[in-house]
Amino acid sequence: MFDRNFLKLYFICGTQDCEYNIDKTKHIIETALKNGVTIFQYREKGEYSLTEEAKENFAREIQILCQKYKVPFIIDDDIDLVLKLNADGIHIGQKDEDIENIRKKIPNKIIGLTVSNEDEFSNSKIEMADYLGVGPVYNTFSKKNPAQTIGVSGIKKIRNLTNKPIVAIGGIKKENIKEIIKNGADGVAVISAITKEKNIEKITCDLKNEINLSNFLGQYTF
Ligand code: TZP
Ligand code: MG
Repeated sequence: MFDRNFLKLYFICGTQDCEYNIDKTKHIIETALKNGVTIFQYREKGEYSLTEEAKENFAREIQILCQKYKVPFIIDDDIDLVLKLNADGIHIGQKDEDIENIRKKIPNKIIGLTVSNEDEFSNSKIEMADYLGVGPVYNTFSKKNPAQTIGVSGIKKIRNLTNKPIVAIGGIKKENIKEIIKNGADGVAVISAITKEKNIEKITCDLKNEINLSNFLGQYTF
């Protein structure tokens, strides 16, 4: 069962976020999992990223780590891989396969949907999603052609429309977390806030402390 607490500290990563170095990527992901991220999304995206068998093999390795640390394993926009690996869920954007089709394929898994603004919210089948990814809140360098930034007021606007679990995304750093949560997000999704730090253990613990989630660790049961 999906629990909104999973969204508290949502880590997204693929090899493109770690200089295309597979060992480095795996090490960063394992360190973050060990130190308290609450959900993980494998997002392998871009020109030089892994594809096909290499992507599948690496995804399996990361899935095993997620199981070891009892953290839900989500895959970005690849329903075939979700089905093949029996992953815990998928995250899709506005331009990906229709959420209704996805829901038919994975009735009992987690589905996250990106919603960048009120228009996208009203044009989406929100009821089909378990949670919404809302952003980019701030400027991001981890995504090509990001939508317009929405600031914390953008989070508040979506929160005023729905009680759905919301994870804020886009350029989020430790210093922004309190304000984002105050404006209605259940948690924060980050890439570079973790991957660009030298000390992954310390930054993960620092982020966790900002969200007060020491009482929510490793509660996912498979
Ligand atoms: N979707 C909206 S912003 C973003 C994605 C995948 C990238 C977030 O990365 P960062 O480094 O936390 O800004
Ligand atoms: Mg997508």
